[in-house]
Amino acid sequence: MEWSAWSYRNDLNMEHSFEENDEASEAFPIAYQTTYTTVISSATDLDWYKYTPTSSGIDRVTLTVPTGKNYDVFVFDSTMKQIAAGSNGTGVNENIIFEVNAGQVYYIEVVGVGGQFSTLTYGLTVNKLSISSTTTYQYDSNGNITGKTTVTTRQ
Ligand SMILES: [Ca+2]
Ligand SMILES: [Ca+2]
Repeated sequence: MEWSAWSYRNDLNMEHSFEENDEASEAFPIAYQTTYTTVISSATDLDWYKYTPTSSGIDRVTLTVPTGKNYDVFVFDSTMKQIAAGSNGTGVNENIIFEVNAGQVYYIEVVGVGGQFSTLTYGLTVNKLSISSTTTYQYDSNGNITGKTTVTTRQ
């Protein structure tokens, strides 16, 4: 067997990598802290995503929009009730927070306002907006506390 040189493709078309996802029933499953980059490819293209939080709390959805475009983002609970909306104006990224319950499915819809679309990509990210702190105590050889360290983490 011969090894050939590595080759790279520059023409990979990732534009439709999460399609078909034009309806909630076709929503593409996403994970926290991952940016999903794709396009609204036509005036009728809708992009649906879904995820299931493993812990209750406050989540944040960020949508970076193509220059000069107005895309909005909506969040729905498992009963398809809208619980959050990001509807900033043209060229402005969306950034919304909402309360989630563990084990429930949440749906996210990305739309081009008034049928806007672009060959330029948008980026969608979901993060947990939680703050946790851990305090560690230091002891001397007699077991007395000599100090403490508190580390606060915002995810
Ligand atoms: Ca779509
Ligand atoms: Ca918008």
